[in-house]
Parts: sequence; C-alpha cells; structure tokens
Amino acid sequence: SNLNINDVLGNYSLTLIDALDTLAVMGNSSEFQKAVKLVIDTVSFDKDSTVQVFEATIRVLGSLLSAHIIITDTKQPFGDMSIKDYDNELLHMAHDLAVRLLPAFENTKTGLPYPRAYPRVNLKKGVPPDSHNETCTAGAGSLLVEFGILSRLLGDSTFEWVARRAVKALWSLRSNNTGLLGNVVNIQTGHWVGKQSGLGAGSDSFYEYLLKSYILFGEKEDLQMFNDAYQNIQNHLRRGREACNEGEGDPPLYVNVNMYTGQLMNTWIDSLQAFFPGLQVLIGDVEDAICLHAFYYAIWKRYGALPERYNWQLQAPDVPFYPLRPELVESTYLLYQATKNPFYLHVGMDILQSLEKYTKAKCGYATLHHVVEKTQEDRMESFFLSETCKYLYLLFDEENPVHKSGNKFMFTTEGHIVSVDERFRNSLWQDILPEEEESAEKVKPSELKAANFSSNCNRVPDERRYLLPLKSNYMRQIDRMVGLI
Ligand code: DMJ
Repeated sequence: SNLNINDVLGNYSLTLIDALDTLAVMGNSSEFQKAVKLVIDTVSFDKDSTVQVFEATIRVLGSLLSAHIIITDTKQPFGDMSIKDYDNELLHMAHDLAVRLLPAFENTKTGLPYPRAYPRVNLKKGVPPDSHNETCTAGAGSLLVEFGILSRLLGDSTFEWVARRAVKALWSLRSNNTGLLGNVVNIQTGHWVGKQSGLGAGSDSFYEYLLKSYILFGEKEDLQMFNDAYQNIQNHLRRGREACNEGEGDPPLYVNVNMYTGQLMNTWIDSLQAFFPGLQVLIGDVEDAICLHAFYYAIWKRYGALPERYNWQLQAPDVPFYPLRPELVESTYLLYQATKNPFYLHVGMDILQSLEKYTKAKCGYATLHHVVEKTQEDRMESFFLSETCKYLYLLFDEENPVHKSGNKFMFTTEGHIVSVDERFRNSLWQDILPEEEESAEKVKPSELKAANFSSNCNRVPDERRYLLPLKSNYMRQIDRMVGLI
C-alpha cells in the first residue's frame, strides 16, 4: 500500500536492471554477462504493476538501452561485454516497456503525459481510471533522451515524438514575464498548480535533458531552449555576489522563486539541486559551478550526508532524510574532470568515508532516516548502484576507459552511460514528418567538441589547479553560513 515505494519498485527487478552498466564501467564482464542473462531470462513487463512514467523511463528503459548499446558496440572499450547468442533482447524489452508507457501520452489535452506521482500507468492496463491530472515538470519533460535513443535505434519516430511534444508543451507554458517554469502543471488545462521555480525536485532533470538531448541528438532547438532557460535561471534564481571567486557579498546560491514574479518562495534548497554544478560544467560555466558545489559540500561536512531539504536561513535541515542520493558525487566527479584539482578527490574521499561510516548495513547501504541522528531505514534506492557508486568509482579510476575515449560518453540523468555517436544523429523519419516537426539544424559530435573549447567554456586557469578551487576566505564564509564554524 505504500505508493511512494511501490510505484518506483515496479515489481520488475529494478535494482538488478538499474545496475547493469555500472558493472560494465567497472570492467566486471562476468558479472555484467550474468546480470544481463538474468534480466533476459527472468524480467517481464507484462504485469499488473502500476509505475511512475518518469522513474520507469530513467531507471529501467535507460539502463536497458545503455546495456544494449554496450553489448552491440563492437568498439566499446570496457572489455568483453558480449552476450552469447544475443538477439537484441534488451532492445526488445526496452521497446515493450516503452509501448506500455505510451498510454500516459494519450488523452491529454496539452500533450503532457500522465505523470510521475499521480496518476501512474499500469503496465498491463494503461492509465488507471482514478488518475489525477497533475505532473511535475521534470517528470513530464525529461523523457527525451531515453525515448529519443529508442526511436533512433528502432527507426520509429513515435517515442521521440511524444517526448518532444511534452518538452515543447512545457516550454510554451513558461511565464511571459520571467521566462520561468513552475514545478507542477495540470496536463489537461496547462495551468500551473505549483508555481515554484527552482532547480531541485520536480524541475531538475528538465533542464538537464534540454542540454543532454542537444549533446546526443544535435538538434539546435534543444540548445536554444537550454540557453534561454539558463539565462532566466541566472536572472531570477541566482542570489549572492556576481562572481564566485571575486568581490563582495554572499556566496552564490540558487533559490526557489515564484515563476511569475521571481520573488522568493521559501528559504530551503534541496539535495537534488546539487546536480546543477555538474550541468554547469557541461555548459562550460565551471567557475560558478565551483561555488554552488562548495556550498553543498559544506552541508555534507556538517552532517556526513545531505538532508533532503536544508534551510539556509535557519541553518538546519527542513527534511532530514538522505536516501543515498548521487547528486553531490556526480558534480564532484564532473568538476574533477573539468579542473583536475585534487581538492575534488578529497571531497570524494570524504563522501566515501561518511557513506561507509553511517550508511553501511549488513546487506547493503541504507537510507539515512535522519542525518543528525544517523538512524537508518531498510531501503537502498537503485540509483545508489547506478549513480552514486558509479560516479565515486569513476572519480578515483583515472585510467577508466570512459576517460580515455575523448568525450565519447554522456551520462543520462540516472547515470547510464551512452555513447555520443553519429548514429543518434540520424532520424530515419525526417522525410516523413511534417515541416514543423523537423529540426532544420543539426550539429555533428565533432562540432560539439569544437564548441566546448571556444568562448563558452570558462576554464579554470592552470596555475589555480593545485590551490583550493575557491579562495579560502570564501570557503570559510560558506562554512560559517552552514554553521560549521
Ligand atoms: C535519480 O533517479 C535521478 O538522478 C533523477 O534525475 C533524480 N533523482 C534521482 C537520484 O537522486
């Protein structure tokens, strides 16, 4: 009866599936092959199970696609990940699951799918009759990477089309005044039910997937949307001094505001928002990423974990649990890749040690029920293996093939690895779509690389590589703000 748990678990071996490509990244071919076979032999989506569209997409669909790509890519660098007599079973499973999720996109007046929380989609019976009509922005608007890959692998536009329609529907609902989006919307009326605009829960991966869709598919309209969104975020959500590492004032922080007025709505930030510095690294805003990351790291140092919500005014957790989330590790890893500053290795070590100390349990790693009391819950989210462990492993594994391949890989929002490959630039259905559905302009992966090294990339100077990434007075200022000193 616990919807929060069951809608995610789905009764389809979630953790086994979500962890597949982690085994490949760790170079463990025998366990990868064993796990893939188990999935093929034992998992079925033909069940009376009601799931959240977003969670099923990022955790299950994304992992199946990632493992399929690894198995079938003869040039992948992870060692022998071949599966004997493999007949595209994982791709067929991904297809089967996606077809079962499609009812979520039907009978909605805006094109926004039935959502993440209520209602859900029953894998066997479609959208339950008691369905509500509200979705969060991230749940409806971050399906494009997985659905787009599936479409392009199958040569069937359906999946990308519905996911793209949802992104465009959300985009068209942004405020005329601020350009911001809220966090909860009615899929029939298009009215914003949640007017909070922020970077954390309910919004996070919407922004992430605008950029990652562009990186993968090269559609310039995705980059255009991301750039506009990023600018609006800077204009309305960012508080504090202008430059991270210079000048006077509070450290930069991204707050939750009313989407129509830009006025502050509350004084908490959430643990999910810690992904944002990683996204800033991808767009080349490394300096600003350093500051926000430092703020979250200070909170981690205080509690040995990140509370789900931290109130920066009260200097205390508003919501005190920590379900082994990956976002801070993810940003730490990406910042290390961008700067090679050993500071981030220390951060990673610190995180690793607290995980060992406070969350390690008899049969795995446990959710912290309360970050102050360090009480544990009998729950290990599947993203602990697909993201938290993967990013930690990659942070320290300098020689990993992922790092030797010249930016060939991208991570989905669930940490699944996909190759940035020419074949995802081709949509075989281009000729059959009406004009407005076509994206006129595309870029090649090679052009992307060039853009990375041009003026949009604010690189950290080499001479600062071995110093603290942030001047020590600014570090102390942040430590004071979270009550560390
Ligand atoms: C993951 O499932 C994904 O990273 C998602 O985008 C947001 N939250 C969880 C982990 O915290």
